[in-house]
Amino acid sequence: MTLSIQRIHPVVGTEVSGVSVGSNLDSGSFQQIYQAWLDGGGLLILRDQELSPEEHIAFSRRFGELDPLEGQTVMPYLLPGYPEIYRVSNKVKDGVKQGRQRAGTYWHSDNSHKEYAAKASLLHGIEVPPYGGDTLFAGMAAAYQALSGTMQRLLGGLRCIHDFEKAKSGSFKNETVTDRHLNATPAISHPLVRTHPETGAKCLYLNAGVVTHIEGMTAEESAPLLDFLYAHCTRPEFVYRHRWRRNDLLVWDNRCLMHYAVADYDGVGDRYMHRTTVWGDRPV
Ligand SMILES: O=C(O)CCC(=O)C(=O)O
Repeated sequence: MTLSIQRIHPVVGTEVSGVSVGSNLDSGSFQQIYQAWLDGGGLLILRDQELSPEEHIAFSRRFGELDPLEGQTVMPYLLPGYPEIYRVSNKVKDGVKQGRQRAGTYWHSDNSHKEYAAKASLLHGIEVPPYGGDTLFAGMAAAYQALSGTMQRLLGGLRCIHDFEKAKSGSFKNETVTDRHLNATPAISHPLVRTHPETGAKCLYLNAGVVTHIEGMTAEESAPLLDFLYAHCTRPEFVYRHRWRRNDLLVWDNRCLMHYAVADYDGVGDRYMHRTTVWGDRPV
């Protein structure tokens, strides 16, 4: 097999084939893949990855320490025996959900409600429907670059409040949001424009699921600016839409991307995925 690395989109996305990340990937190949991840806008699409949970976890650890998601609202969906793996699925077996249904159907960056928000997420498509169930990725560095200098300067001084409490009545309204989760992750302020710690790129940092307002403003005052920014970031020219194939492994960089899972496959087919989450730095 020959390692092949190809950009597939002007803003977000690099496809990698000819490599099995579950076997002993040598450090030279990993470095090439990692650099392509940073250079290619923060999304790797690794094709044909037949991975056991152990292999998925081991490969994920090459990106950094994992956040086991213990104690969080998604706890019922962790893979039994593997607290590092969160299952996303529409499957129900003997009345038991095999993963979180309709996860991530809004623009977000994983775990932005935490002080040390997620660096990367690695999602393995073990079963995918014949069509539908795509995942969209928005490039937040390109979106920032496209703003006027005046707007960039204005945003550079602002911070947003990320509060998981908001998810209770929104993105997590069908789940039991535990006090344990809320107490462990009180509302946190993060810069609206963050600097990517590895590429140095300035990126807008938003999450429609948990951002309640801009610090120092009321929710009403914040809304017009936030609405503008969500619409701006998700313009088609900044967005890559991934159509899944079985055994795709996607690695996305939460520091420079938002993503959105399209829940349009009810009755079309089974979708079953395993996700790991890599801890990140405190956004600055
Ligand atoms: O199911 C997907 O495509 C992505 C789900 C999601 O948003 C997430 O895991 O953060």
